[in-house]
Amino acid sequence: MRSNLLARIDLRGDALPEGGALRDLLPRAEFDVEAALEKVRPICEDVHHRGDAALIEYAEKFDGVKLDQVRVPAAALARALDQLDPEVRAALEESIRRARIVHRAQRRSEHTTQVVPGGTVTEKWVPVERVGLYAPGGRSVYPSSVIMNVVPAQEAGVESIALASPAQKAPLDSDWGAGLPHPTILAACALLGVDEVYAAGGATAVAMFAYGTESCPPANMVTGPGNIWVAAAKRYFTGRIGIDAEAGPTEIAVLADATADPAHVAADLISQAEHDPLAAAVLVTDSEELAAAVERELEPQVAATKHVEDRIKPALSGRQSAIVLVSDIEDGLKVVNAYGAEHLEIQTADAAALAARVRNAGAVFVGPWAPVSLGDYAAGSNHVLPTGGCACHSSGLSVQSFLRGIHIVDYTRDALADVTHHVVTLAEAEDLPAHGAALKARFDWKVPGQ
Ligand code: HSO
Ligand code: ZN
Repeated sequence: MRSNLLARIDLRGDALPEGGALRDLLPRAEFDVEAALEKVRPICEDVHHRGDAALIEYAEKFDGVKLDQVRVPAAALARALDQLDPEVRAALEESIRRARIVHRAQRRSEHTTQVVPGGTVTEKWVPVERVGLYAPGGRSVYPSSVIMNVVPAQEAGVESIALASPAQKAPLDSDWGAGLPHPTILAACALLGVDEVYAAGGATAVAMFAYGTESCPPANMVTGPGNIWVAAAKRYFTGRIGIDAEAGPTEIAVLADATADPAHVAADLISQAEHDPLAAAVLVTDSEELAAAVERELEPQVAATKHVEDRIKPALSGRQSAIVLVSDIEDGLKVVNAYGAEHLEIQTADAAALAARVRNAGAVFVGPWAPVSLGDYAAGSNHVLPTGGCACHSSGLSVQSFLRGIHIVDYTRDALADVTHHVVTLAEAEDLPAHGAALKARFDWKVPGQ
């Protein structure tokens, strides 16, 4: 019996279309950031003009919490770490340790290139001075995302790191007062050595970092996942501050052949569907048998898990999810490259060889022992990855995201003299004679032939 969870898209038969035409045949969630932007603009401007008072008012309106202050006191961070379940603490520490190994290796060193004798260009990497990180606090309380944002910023050498997360409404236990972000988020901050934390949510948190308020100095860059309001606020401030990406709903694509284990494929599809009703789960396969076996696996596995009705069923049956049938794995590779998934698993006989040919994906998970959940928590890789097809032009969060490359140009008199005629010629060709004159002024120099 066919599952009614995942629709099928059959691309067998005719030759596959190329590029954009192929992409149009593939499923994708609708995520209209532009519409959200209209609602977010006045909120951001209100935070601009009224600072902390606006943040406190919005916390009451959106999160239902009365805040005494926006900045989280140091004692609350210490208490959150104290109360953290030792098993969760050990798992977070291992996740941090692995992420550090990978991100430390991403550091770049300064490099000087001699262009001509006496002429060098040095590329120097300078960390962004102050970064504001956002950690959601509603449906998605993810201390793992705190790690994935903080570790690359720290390894890049960012000196000032602040984090914002919405205040929680009711006391979560007898000892934890309202008005503070989730204790596990605070504990993760404490483990990472981040002591500047604010209770602010969604677009208001992004505005707080972009403009600064009485209690929070402005930041040069804002990163971190969030809902559509966070994405809209990031778009609003693009150009004024740096952002990582407008994260959309999570996506998993699995490229699998008949050798894949259908129980594992189904489990992995469900794992990302668990995030959000708009999450995308896409299986691309050349095996009708595997497709049918995965469909059979889905029903009981979905029934046995937790967030069935509110997230998993709508995610799997939404227009963004499907089983895509292809004639062979070569076509499957074209499909996944056109799709550009946030996460791509390759579960085929020759997984490593195929993975080497993937051009568009946020991260690639090779073979049966590298499920996406491993990458979400403890592979060492980063889980802040491009969604919505942005993997075709962007990368996930890394040390590089927090660095700026600055060229340092150093030429001697002779090296400059040597190239002056070319500069003057190009300046004349662009009708910018003063550009050429800036060089000529340094020498008793005439344009040859004049
Ligand atoms: N898969 C999510 C990240 C995450 N998973 C956080 C669990 N916690 C987006 O890459
Ligand atoms: Zn996840």
